[in-house]
Amino acid sequence: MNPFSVTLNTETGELLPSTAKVERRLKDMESSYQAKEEEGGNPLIYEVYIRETSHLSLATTILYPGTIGNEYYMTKGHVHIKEAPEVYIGVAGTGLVLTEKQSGEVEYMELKKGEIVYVPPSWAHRAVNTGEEPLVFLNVYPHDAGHDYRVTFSATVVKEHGKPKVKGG
Ligand code: S6P
Ligand code: ZN
Repeated sequence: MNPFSVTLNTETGELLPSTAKVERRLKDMESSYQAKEEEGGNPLIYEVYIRETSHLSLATTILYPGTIGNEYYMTKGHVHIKEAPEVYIGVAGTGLVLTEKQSGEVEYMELKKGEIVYVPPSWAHRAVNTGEEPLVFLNVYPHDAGHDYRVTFSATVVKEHGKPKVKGG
């Protein structure tokens, strides 16, 4: 393939031109939250713009602000099927990257503009928006990493007295 460039809109998180776009609403990830579905609501939790290549994939996620019960909006989260690492580059908003090994080890790191988080292979990862604005970040990962969504996270991020608190793990 030839070199190319894409444009990241640092305000909206759009990555164009992209090769795929994913939208996840509450009903696509109800089991991720402890609280049951809110009555009549199926809010948009996040959108992902993906630029696939045959080597590295580039993807931006726009994770909206909000809570389900007392848990902040978060991505579904997964572990890569292959021994593939991943980089998170914070673009806008504030939040956390929660990482967890299936042996139960938990680490979490702040994510905001200018923060870069490195996730080694075998660590499950998810992002959590603890702010009032959309959390926008760019991920770079091997195109054939594969995504296993059957992971369970023992740590959760809740809003307590108006502030984020990581529980469990
Ligand atoms: C892909 C990378 C991200 C996520 C995105 C949505 O390896 O980790 O681009 O796909 O943040 O999260 P999820 O857990 O729904 O794929
Ligand atoms: Zn990943």
